Amino acid sequence: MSEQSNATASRTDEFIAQADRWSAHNYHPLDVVVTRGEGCYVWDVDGNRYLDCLAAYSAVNQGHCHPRIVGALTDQAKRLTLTSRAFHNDRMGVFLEQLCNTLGYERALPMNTGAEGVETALKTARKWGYKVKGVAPDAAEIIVMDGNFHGRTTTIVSFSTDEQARDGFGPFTPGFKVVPYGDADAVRAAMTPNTVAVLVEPIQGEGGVVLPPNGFLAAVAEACRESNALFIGDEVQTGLGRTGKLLACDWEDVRPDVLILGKALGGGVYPVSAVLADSAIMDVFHPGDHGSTFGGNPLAAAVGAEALSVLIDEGLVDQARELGDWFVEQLRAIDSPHVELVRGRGLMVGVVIKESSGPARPFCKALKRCGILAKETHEQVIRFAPPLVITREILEGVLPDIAAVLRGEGVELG
Ligand code: IF1
Repeated sequence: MSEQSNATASRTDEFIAQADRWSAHNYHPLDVVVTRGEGCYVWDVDGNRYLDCLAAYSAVNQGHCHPRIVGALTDQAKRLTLTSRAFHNDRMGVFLEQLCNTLGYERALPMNTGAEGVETALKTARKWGYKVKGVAPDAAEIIVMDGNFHGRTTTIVSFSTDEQARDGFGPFTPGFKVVPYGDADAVRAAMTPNTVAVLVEPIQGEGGVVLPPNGFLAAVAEACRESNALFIGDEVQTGLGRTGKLLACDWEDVRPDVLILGKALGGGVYPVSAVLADSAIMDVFHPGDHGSTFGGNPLAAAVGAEALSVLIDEGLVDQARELGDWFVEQLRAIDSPHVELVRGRGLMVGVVIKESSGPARPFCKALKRCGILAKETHEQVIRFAPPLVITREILEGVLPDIAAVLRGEGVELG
């Protein structure tokens, strides 16, 4: 099993100490200091190369520093970067037409981060509820899932079921009902005349790469149709090829009424998010209702357009499906006393470590020593979500190390 040289300690330690001194302690990163990225690899400050199996939580689907996307960024950065929406620019309309035609929607509202996209979708649903469905003022209800992760704003954590995400951030925004993820009957039972939407991740990423039962998404979509409520699909992490389809909802032929995209829409170089819907919904917005200083800026639009083009031109969606199927099969074939199960779709894969073997983090630390960066989620799950540009040869090359680690080699079991 290959080991990273321990000569990395000094410079790595220096950078970590500096970050520790000056940054708020709102993260607990692995002890690696990345200084360069290319394709599915990153290098640390001492020249050690790592296979990136996190891809910035699916924001780097097209690979690190993709030349076409960096080119679009730098070319546009030399022309025009930001105008605010007080004026038009010559990039936003071009990007939104491409985005809407690629995803099959009539309109899009451009924002920046995923959380802003989620907040925009919530406001869209509430506004539609009042102005179109006829729900009484301030009575709108939105159904969300247990184990959800939709971002970190106060309203979003208002409906989080993760205590740490909520601790110390109240009072919370009302109007949300939590039901068990995967339980379409519970969704139906939670519907009232005031329900304006159901917000769902097609696969729960942070929840531990949790797939719902087959048919759940279609059943929720049907319940929404029956109750005249909007299906909001949060595809910030699962969208844009990650699960082997353009959208994870495509696996059940479900078309969200309101679609949220982010992360990889920015091609790993710039924050780009958007909410997509048809005019009957999106036209609830009138000038001055909602916006953002950076939303739809020409730099974001140029990057977003190229990020989408690369995804399609390089066939990354089909590649994620084919490679993901093979990768999951290989992981399931590993004989390990520590692995509970392997689950996932496309290149969104979770390896669940048995409680008796302790948390997943020591396995991630051992993987790092082998030159593989993977992140644990929810204590017991190792998430493998490399850039979609990864190849079967690269995965074949690291499988022996992954197998050795999953068998416990070099792992300080917790
Ligand atoms: C962190 C988690 C993943 C998301 C979905 C909206 C957002 C996210 C389905 C908000 C963002 C990020 C946030 C980032 C780590 C990462 C994450 F671990 F936090 F939960 F991916 F699973 N919807 N997820 O996954 O998008 O505002 O961040 O652009 O907060 O550390 P954002």
